[in-house]
Amino acid sequence: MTDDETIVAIATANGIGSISIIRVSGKDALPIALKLSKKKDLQPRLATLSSIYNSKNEVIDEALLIYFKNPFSFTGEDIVEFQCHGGIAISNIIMSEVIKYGARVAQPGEFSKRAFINGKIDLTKAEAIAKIIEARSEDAVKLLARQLKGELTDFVNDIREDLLFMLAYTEVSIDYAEDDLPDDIFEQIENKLDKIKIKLNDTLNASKRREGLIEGFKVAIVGKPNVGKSSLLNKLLNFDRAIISDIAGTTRDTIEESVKIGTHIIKIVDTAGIREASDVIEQIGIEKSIEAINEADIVISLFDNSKELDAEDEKILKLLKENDDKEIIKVLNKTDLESKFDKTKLDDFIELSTKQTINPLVFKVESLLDLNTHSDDMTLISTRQVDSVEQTLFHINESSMPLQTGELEFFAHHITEALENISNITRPYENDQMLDVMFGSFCLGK
Ligand SMILES: Nc1nc2c(ncn2[C@@H]2O[C@H](COP(=O)(O)OP(=O)(O)OP(=O)(O)O)[C@@H](O)[C@H]2O)c(=O)[nH]1
Ligand SMILES: [Mg+2]
Repeated sequence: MTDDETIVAIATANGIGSISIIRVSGKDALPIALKLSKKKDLQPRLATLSSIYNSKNEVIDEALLIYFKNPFSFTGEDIVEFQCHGGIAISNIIMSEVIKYGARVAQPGEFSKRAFINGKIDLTKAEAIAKIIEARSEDAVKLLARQLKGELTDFVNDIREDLLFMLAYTEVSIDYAEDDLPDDIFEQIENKLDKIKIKLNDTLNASKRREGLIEGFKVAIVGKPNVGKSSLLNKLLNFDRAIISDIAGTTRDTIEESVKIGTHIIKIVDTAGIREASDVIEQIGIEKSIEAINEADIVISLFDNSKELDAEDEKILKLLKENDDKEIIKVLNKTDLESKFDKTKLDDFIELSTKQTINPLVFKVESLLDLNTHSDDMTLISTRQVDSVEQTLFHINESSMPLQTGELEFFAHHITEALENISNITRPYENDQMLDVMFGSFCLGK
């Protein structure tokens, strides 16, 4: 397969809608469109209404045709878009006619890959496009739109410029007498390096905090049996999803559902009550509860106001201490009943009754999610980007010792590595395989 082949794909979702868009990109896009429409020419960027004919000269639909002349198109090649009547059959017929005239079906992500190869978009933009299509919440869309606008590209370019400056001065001092250089040049370099380190560390931390933003943050509800975990889940969902009963050990398996809190879509997990298991199945359920804590961004830990704090509660508190890297919200439930619980063991907690209102908890969860979401810090959106930033930071850290001891060749080596790694975020050096993997994860027609 060569890149001078003309490709075609249905760009709209596979289903019935008012219109479907079939996109053709490559050098034959215009000749193919002219054959299908029997037009002599198409004016770039002008929507032209035309009958569409198949190769047997039969009219198959009426469609709007838009021609984007290269390089002013998404891929940088000639593109023709057919906006035909929505429907699976008609879009497929037009696509197969396009193929009869010499185009081939595009691979997933191939339009974006061509856009990248032709310099129309960099990798940060390509990744943002792929993710914005799948984004499920307003916050995720906003975050991805920032990357689409080029925020990460600018961030990378600033760091690249600084590193190039250091490299240039280092090469000069290796090759020539130091007399011509400013006296404080190494001080300047150290200052710049310190600033870059802070920027990269802040970015990694912000990205970690917001990891769940695109996929949905995970919130686990845990506690010993019968404290009201499933009652809380049902109340959050506003319908009776889980079975509730006063028999301890009612929930045997984890239950996962999506729910909207404020502007956030979260995955909420109800778990089996944690205690000494009475059978093998319960034991498996409890192990899954502990796994849910490990995977959660926020853990809601429930306690029963109407019972005395016991060894099972103590065990939960110990488990929470072992997971203090997470956001933990302790909730004392059943406040409609007489209190027997020793509240001094909980320090910070929210009191409520799932029989009444859970609003105080909802507000708390929302404010934690807001805190993790609404920030001006640069956020990375893929493990590929995170790996590159970590590698850049590693080499910058490694460069400080040789800079201090005056081993400038070593210093230059690490700065070159850092430069290569940070550049990989937007435009990697030769790495076809990586590109195939990345664009292969796109949806068809993009
Ligand atoms: N009075 C009162 N009862 C409640 C409250 N919340 C839950 N309950 C009751 O407590 C019992 C246990 O509730 P569940 O939601 O099934 O408890 P759970 O934590 O999911 O229990 P397991 O699934 O067994 O681990 C049920 O009888 C609920 O009706 C509350 O705020 N007040
Ligand atoms: Mg339950």
